[in-house]
Amino acid sequence: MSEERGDGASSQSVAVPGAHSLAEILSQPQFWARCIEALQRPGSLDLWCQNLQDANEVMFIGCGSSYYIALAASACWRIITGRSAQAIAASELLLYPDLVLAGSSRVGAVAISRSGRTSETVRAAEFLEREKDIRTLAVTGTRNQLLDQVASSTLGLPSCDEQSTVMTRSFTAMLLGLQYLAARVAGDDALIAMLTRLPKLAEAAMDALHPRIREFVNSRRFDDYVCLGQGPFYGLACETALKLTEMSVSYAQSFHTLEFRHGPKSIVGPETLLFFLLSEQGYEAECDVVQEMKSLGATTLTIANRSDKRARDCSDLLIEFDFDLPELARIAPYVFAGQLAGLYTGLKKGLDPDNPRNLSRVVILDED
Ligand code: F1P
Repeated sequence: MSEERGDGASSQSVAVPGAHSLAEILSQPQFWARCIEALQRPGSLDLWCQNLQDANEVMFIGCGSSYYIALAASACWRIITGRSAQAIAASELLLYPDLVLAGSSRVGAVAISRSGRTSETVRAAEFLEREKDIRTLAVTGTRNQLLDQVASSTLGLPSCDEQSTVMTRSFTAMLLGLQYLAARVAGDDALIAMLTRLPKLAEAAMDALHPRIREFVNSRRFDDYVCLGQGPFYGLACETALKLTEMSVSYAQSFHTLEFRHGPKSIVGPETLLFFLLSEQGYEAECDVVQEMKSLGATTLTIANRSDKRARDCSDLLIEFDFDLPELARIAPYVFAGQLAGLYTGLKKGLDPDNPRNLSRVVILDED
């Protein structure tokens, strides 16, 4: 997005730092509605439901943010379908195939890539299809790329690539697509109906939390960040940390919530901002960690669907969605806070989150 300069200058337009990222972040709920509409078209998923229905183990593969989608999607897959699933960084499959391919009999694979061109992911899909005779589904944000040619089929999502280098809308769109696919494979029509309700509910949530995150970031300064989640929220915690690092060149780590006690908590102080992505299933145990870290002096940003006095008393900022949806139908909005915090922290530091330092849109290795 750019705007004409008001000083009567020529038609030279001035790019507004972070404008693409902000528009892409805010547009997620509307974009999800388009994705769900595309997935509801008759026949769009039949081939893949059949393939994955027969698999007793599904590997979700990706790099960077797309690996974090794999983490969240594999946790959802296990819970929704009751089948085994694992998230694999594409490089691990390439460098340690025997570690990853545990000899399961009927294996399916899902290769996730916004660009459809990331060398490691394309090579991993190629290896599975050609060396291991494992059918691979491509989940991409850009059609007709290398990955589409290598994989057996591509999930029919609308193109969700961003103008910004940083993945935001593509992250949640591809995650939602995989959750929808899991519900179809499991024949869980109730979950499908709930996923269909999410976009409208998330739009209201985004409108409410956007100004709160902007004000919170602009009124404080932090030295470092830690993002914590369990189950499907762990992958979202990893993505939250990556957004803070990519968009604001900040040092951010991610852990399973309860893991944080086992050593890493030694960094906690007032200049440490802890993001807690609280699950419903682990709420009490995770809330214990929020309480303990608050007592150690941390600043806490807590995201929950519903909370209680305990969480309210130990959260410096509490984002409460209050969605009337089952847990697995409402995980995507948990990354909104981290996306917006990364953006506004970057802007506050005088950076342009649309063009993050050292990053390219795609990591292409030699020989490609
Ligand atoms: C994956 C990725 C992004 C990262 C950067 C470089 O891309 O590693 O996660 O933020 O943009 O590419 P892709 O395989 O999803 O296209």
